[in-house]
Amino acid sequence: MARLIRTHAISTDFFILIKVNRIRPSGLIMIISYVHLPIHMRSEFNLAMVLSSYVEGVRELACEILELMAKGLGVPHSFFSHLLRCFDSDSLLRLNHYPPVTLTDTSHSSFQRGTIGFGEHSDPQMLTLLTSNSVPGLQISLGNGVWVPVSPDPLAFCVNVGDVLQAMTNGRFVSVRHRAMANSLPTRSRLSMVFFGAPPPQATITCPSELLQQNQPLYRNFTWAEYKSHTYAHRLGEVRLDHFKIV
Ligand SMILES: O=C(O)CCC(=O)C(=O)O
Repeated sequence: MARLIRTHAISTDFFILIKVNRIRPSGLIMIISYVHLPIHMRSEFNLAMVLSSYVEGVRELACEILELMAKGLGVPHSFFSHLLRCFDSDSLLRLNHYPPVTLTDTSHSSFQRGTIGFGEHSDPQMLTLLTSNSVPGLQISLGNGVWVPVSPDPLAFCVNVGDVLQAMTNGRFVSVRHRAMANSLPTRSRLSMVFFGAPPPQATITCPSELLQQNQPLYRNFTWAEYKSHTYAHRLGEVRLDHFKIV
C-alpha cells in the first residue's frame, strides 16, 4: 500500500449528495452511490464532465503506477497498464457513504452493532486508488488478526494491489486485505471514492514470461470475466484467488 499526494483530489469541505448510476458509451461502468461536490460548483457543475475527468485522471495515475511496477519487475513497460487503457476496460468508480452510527446498539452482528462498515476483503481488480474525506475508517490487514488504520487524508490516495495483479505478477505483489470500520463520529459522514482499475472482460490474465524463468506459475490463466463471475458467486471475505491456484 502506497500513498501519493495529488493536488486534483475533489475537495470535500462542503458538499451535496446525489445518487446516480451511469454507464458511459465507452463501456466503462461507473456505479455512483453518492457524489459530493463543493457547494460553489452547484450552479455550474456538469456531473458527467466532473466524473469523467476525475476517472481519466485517476486512471492515468493508475497506469503510471503499473508502469513503474513493470519497470521494477523487468517486464515490458505496458504489460499491465495497457489493460486499463483499453477502450473496454472494466474499470469502476465507487463512492461509499458511511453515515455516523452510535455504538450503543446491542444487536449481535458486528455490522448491526456498528463496528464494521465494509467487511474484510481484497479487491478482485488490478489496482485500486482510494481517497476519502478526513473521517477515519479504512484499515489494512497484516494477517494474524492485526489491523492497521490508514490515516484519512483527502489529498492522498491509498493504492492497493488487487487479486488480478497478484496473479499477473505470480505472487510478487500481494493483494491487500482491508476493511472499513463504521463511522463513530457523531456528526460527520465518512465518504470514500474508490477507482478500481480492471482489464477488459475477455482479457486473459497471465503472468509474463520474465517472471517465470526461475519460478513455476502459481495460477492458471483465466479471463477477467471468469474471475469476476467467480468473485460474485463467493462471499466477500473469501480468498477468491485460491480457486485459480495450480496445485
Ligand atoms: O471505504 C473504504 O475505505 C473502503 C471501501 C472498499 O474497500 C471498497 O469499496 O471496496
